[in-house]
Amino acid sequence: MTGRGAAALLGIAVTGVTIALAEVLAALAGTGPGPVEAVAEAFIDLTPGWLKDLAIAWFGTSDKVALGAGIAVVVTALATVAGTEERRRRLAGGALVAVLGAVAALATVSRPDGGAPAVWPVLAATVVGVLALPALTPRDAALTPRDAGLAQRGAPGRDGTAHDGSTPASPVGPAAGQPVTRPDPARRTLLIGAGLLAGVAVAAAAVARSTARPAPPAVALPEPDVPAPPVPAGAELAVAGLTPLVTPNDDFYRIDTAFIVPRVDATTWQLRVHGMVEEEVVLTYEDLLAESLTEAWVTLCCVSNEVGGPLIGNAAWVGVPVREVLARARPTAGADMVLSRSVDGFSASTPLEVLTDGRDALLAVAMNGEPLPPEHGYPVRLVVPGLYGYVSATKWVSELEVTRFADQTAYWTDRGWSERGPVKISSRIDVPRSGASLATGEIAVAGVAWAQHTGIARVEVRVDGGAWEDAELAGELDVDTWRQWVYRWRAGAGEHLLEVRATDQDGEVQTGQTRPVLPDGATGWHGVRVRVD
Ligand SMILES: Nc1nc2c(c(=O)[nH]1)N[C@H]1C(S)=C(S)[C@@H](COP(=O)(O)O)O[C@H]1N2
Ligand SMILES: [Mo]
Repeated sequence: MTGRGAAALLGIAVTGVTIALAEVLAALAGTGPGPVEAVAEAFIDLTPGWLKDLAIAWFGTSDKVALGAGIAVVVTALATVAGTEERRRRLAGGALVAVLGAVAALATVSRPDGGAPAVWPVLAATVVGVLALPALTPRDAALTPRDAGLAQRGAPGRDGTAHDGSTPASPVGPAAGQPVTRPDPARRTLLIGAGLLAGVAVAAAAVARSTARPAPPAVALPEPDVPAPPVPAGAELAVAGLTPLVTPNDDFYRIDTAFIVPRVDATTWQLRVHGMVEEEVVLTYEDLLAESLTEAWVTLCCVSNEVGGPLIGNAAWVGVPVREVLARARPTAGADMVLSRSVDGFSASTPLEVLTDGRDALLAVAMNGEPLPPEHGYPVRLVVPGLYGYVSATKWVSELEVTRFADQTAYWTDRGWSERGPVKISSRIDVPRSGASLATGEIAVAGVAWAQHTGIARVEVRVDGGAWEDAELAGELDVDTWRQWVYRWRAGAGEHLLEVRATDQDGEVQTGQTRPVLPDGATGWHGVRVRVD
């Protein structure tokens, strides 16, 4: 291996060990997030809306894996530079490691679950890394007795000038053939190997932790006092490839800013209801479970869902109606918004009106008969029919502040998204898939349509821009959920474009005008192109 390659590897190794050490110290201390999580989440918070959209468009719900890989690539590149620079100039690489440590420290301090007490593991590990890199980098200054003779015969000094006045070394290191000091090669190889392993382990652990689907916690939940009505016969159509009416928890889309799923201890969890209220209310998980529990079918949808996109799912949620908790706190005159906050610093601004108008806005504890899965907000989350998740569906919720839109803003509204986020009427073709090759004859074109809290009244399909024709609607599960539909199409040979549009129970027809997801949800008709032979 060339001296430069070894220096690069040493940089990666020392950086890897430093990060691993910080992660281990943070895990042992339990004072907050590890540096990788803190940097990832700070990055997510600083990401502008358009980039978040791009990330979701490119990577879908694997955006966290992509971010982890991105961080690994950037850190590895910087570590390489640190190693090679240290070889050129004493402490240059160490300084770069210090900068990396400072960035991680800043990110840690800025995290809602971090702060000053969480920063010392990063600082301690950074000190080790900053000292280790120069110490392990071979140079004339650190001559072993065996090498001393060579150095005296004209190796470059650490400032690049030879002691005997001969040609200085190239700025990228001693030229080939020039004598270089080498600490015990075996020991160095061992160190580099160990460091690389540590780096790989850290990267693997970070990716595993960010993508793991932890098992739902084993808590026994009481039966809901008001169970959701059973799925009516006819609400679910038997068409192959059609999205199931109820989305299994494991298949439910996940969107949040958490790089690592927050682990919340239900036994110490509290919900604080405060702000413009007559009486502050604090509820524990036990308090909540002792309340009258309602179960409701609600289809949750992300504002970042593109026309025809997958960021939507339907579940039966069990929880305490938010209006009951608010009634106890008694909002004062002038309040028009509830700012919900989560343990991980996310927030959502929901109109007070929507939370108190009688709809099934829930402080949910269960999803499809199971305690909330950790990635969907365990122990408690908000679910509000009719609003996009970013203004309503706070997971790992810990606080409801009654306030005014004029006084406060929320996580995504601070990043250019609309203050209000009612779900837009929409529809999607699930089968046939775009690009499918089909045989002539009758083809079932089927999908889902939604207009949460208003309900779907009609779905129409058109072929090749022709007249709109009524699709057959499945039975309605609830006005708060999506509705399946099917159109039996007698297909002729050729290339065809199938499009769908829905009409809600107020008579509003889904617009064909194409709009992007920013700032308040995409519009336009979903179309698929197929070939029939
Ligand atoms: N704590 C927290 N809650 C959150 C978010 C978040 O980033 N953090 N994202 C919201 C958004 S944008 C959506 S669409 C829904 C998604 O909920 P799900 O992941 O259970 O599908 O959660 C909402 N609740
Ligand atoms: Mo969302």
